[in-house]
Amino acid sequence: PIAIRREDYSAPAYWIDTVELTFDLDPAKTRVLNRMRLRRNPEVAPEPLRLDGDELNLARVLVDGQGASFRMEADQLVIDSLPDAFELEIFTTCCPVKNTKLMGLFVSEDTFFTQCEAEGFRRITYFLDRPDVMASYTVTLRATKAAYPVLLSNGNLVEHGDLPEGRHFAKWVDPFRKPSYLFALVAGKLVAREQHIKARNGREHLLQVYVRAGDLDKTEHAMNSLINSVLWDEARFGLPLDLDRFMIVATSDFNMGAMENKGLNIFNTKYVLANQATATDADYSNIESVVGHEYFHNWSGDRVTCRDWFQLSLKEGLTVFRDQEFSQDLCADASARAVKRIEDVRVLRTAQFPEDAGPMAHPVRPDSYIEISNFYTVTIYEKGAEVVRMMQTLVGRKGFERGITLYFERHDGQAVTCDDFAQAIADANPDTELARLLPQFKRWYSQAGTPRLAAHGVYDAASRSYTLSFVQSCPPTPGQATKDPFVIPVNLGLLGADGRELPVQLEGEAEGTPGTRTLVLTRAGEQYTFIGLDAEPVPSILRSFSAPVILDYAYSDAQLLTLLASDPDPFNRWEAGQRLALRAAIRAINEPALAGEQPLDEAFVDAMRSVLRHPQLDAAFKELVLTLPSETYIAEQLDVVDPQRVHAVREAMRAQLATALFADWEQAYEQNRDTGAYTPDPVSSGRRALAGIALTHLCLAARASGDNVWPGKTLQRFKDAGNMTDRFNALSALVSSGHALAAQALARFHEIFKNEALVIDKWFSLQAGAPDRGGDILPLVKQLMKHPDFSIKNPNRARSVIFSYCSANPGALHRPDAAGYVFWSDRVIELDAINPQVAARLARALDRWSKLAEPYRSAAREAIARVAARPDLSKDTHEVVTRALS
Ligand code: B3K
Ligand code: ZN
Repeated sequence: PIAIRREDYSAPAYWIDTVELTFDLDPAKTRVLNRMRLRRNPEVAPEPLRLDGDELNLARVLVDGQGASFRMEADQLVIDSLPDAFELEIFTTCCPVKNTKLMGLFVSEDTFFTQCEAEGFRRITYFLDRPDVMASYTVTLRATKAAYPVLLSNGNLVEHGDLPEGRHFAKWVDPFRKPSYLFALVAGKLVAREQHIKARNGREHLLQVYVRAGDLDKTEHAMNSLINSVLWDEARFGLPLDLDRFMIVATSDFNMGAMENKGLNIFNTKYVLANQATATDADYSNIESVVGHEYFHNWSGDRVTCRDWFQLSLKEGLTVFRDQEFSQDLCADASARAVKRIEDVRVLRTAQFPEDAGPMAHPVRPDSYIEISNFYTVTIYEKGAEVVRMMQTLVGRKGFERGITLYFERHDGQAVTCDDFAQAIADANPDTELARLLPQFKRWYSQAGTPRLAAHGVYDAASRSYTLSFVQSCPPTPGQATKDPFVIPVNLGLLGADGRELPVQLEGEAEGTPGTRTLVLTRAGEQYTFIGLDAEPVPSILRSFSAPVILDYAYSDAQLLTLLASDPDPFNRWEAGQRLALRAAIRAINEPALAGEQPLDEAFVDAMRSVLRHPQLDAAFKELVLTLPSETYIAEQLDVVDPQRVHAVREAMRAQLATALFADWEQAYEQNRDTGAYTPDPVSSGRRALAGIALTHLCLAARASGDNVWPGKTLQRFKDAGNMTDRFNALSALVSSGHALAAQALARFHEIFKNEALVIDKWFSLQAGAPDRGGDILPLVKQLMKHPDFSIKNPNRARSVIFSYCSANPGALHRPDAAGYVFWSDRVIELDAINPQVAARLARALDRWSKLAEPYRSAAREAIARVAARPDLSKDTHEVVTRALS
């Protein structure tokens, strides 16, 4: 496989102006007639026309109605000597029912779906399958009416009717030009929830959510999320819905979360279907984000798209930022907004920071790839969103909105680059740090790796001043040995030892006001002196996580306890607790003598008790503070990782919190157990989350004491629960404490929900992700794979068992006997033959193998080498494992 390089970009030799597609849909043999109008691009030197194709059967090629001579070069159809403008007709067939890759046209539960991003359209017809070729599409779908009563494609339905022999047709015209990756069709037996809405600008729209007949009662939340999305984008950024009809369709066989095809978003059922009996609060909140995300792509992605796939974060980073802002703006108060911010940062730090430190590290705008599907990463998405967020911090919220307006005015209908985006935000804000520092700021796009920011504070009593010094650095990443300094916005506040916020007054300033101010770091080393301070302050650095960096500051325990008790910035208040917990974990991991029962000191336990009993703090915030850093996050702080030890120490910490805070957990549970009639709002879901974590600790404490009272109550709660959140939290408390009652609860859960695929996914995933006790999880996982409900071909099901074990259960995967790695390599190889995208995702589970202690390190390497040695590997998996070994 060859690498594609960003610097090799050149404009296409031809443009495609119009595309007329006619499909005769048949699962075994679908015929596709593709009639296009093309013209030579006068701006590039003449070249043959090279159309991309993949697994197509070619029947006929006509140029201006005449049989044309063409040749095949690898997967490309090449035509020499063409006029400057011409009509090209291509007839092909394909076999959707055998399409297990779920790219291109495939069948899921007797319904046709497509997935074209990034390079799936070439599996439907020969095309210039690149995002800078934008065309107008007219699509005619023909199929048996009884089997495929609903026929959908992008845009507006302009004609439909019956055909002979029980067939019918529908003709769709998309009023907007688009790249091929945004094409979609759906055909099958579906029903829709419909809603007519009037936008703020008075325009009327039809919104539809299509699902299978039995699922209509689970579409209300997705529809409400869609309505909120339409209203929000218009209110916050002045971006209206530009279509008469906007459709969402759900499928249970999907490689990722959802896809933003113009006017016809296709979703994984996981991000559409919800009712209180089957979906948890987390599901409701994910649905809101993903529905928002795909809708917001209608502007950031569809109206303005990417010039080439290296610019992927142009649409993904921006759209994640937009969906994060949307979810925050829907919150009723600042505390709920902060909870959302903490959750987003937790994802960034547990998933993206390791990526940035591992063999797959790449810049937000990568320089090369072998398989673009491998670059739909947390770096492109989540770090990309942080880069956009820093721009907002540097120009202010209003300034950022001006920048967005300019960006869409300038580039509507175009395929552009990350540079174009940053330039528009800067140009709309000429008198800001962003505009002044733009070339340096853009290093966030070009340099990979997570910067480290070391801070050091010195108080001088004589001058009542406090000097904070910062030194930034960034470790080498593949292909980038050295890095230049980044622009780092640092939100800072100062607290007194009593926790009061102090005025922040820089040397040379007449006065200071208490609160947060933003320092903009640009050099490798930098110093700030604050004056008017009667005593040494406690610095609250990087409030709200104002930059995606690792902050090193040698806080004393006392300072962290002050921040945890009083920082008005909820992010740093939470962060102080995480730092204390991390410190205790690392101490226990490094000192064998401490690895035993009680890793936490009394001050930490008391601080957790104060949070748990705090009269003002929200339940959702308490739950975040009381959740210890994950094993993955703890492991990232270590140079050499013994995953068994990390697991043992974290479990010991949980057990200690369970026992030491027993009465406090009881109180928290009793106060929050009843949340009344179910609504998934932040306040009541926060209370359910706190009741859930309380129950888990009460069951863990029971495990230590041998008492059966709380496990019994938990089983009862499991049986009586009025919603899935409470029911699943109770089940999970029994499973994660390893209590004997877990078995009957699991059996009952399966019995109740055996016809609810998404709930059965939870049932599998809970078991495969449970804490390992003496190596019991791997045999269980193998057992689960033999369950009649298991199928490796369904991505959600494969993820619920195989990924829950390999990617989310380090204490169970990393076994001294290497059996976990052998299992992993077998599954990567098995999946690679079915679905390379899913296989390549799984392949990433051992990304961090080189940090492992022996014997894990050698055994993991051997397993990766075993996969890499396979001769018939997909490009996807090949790229991941060879990078892991290099
Ligand atoms: N743009 C799609 C992701 C497509 C992934 C292709 N392998 C979903 C999203 O980010 O909204
Ligand atoms: Zn997206």
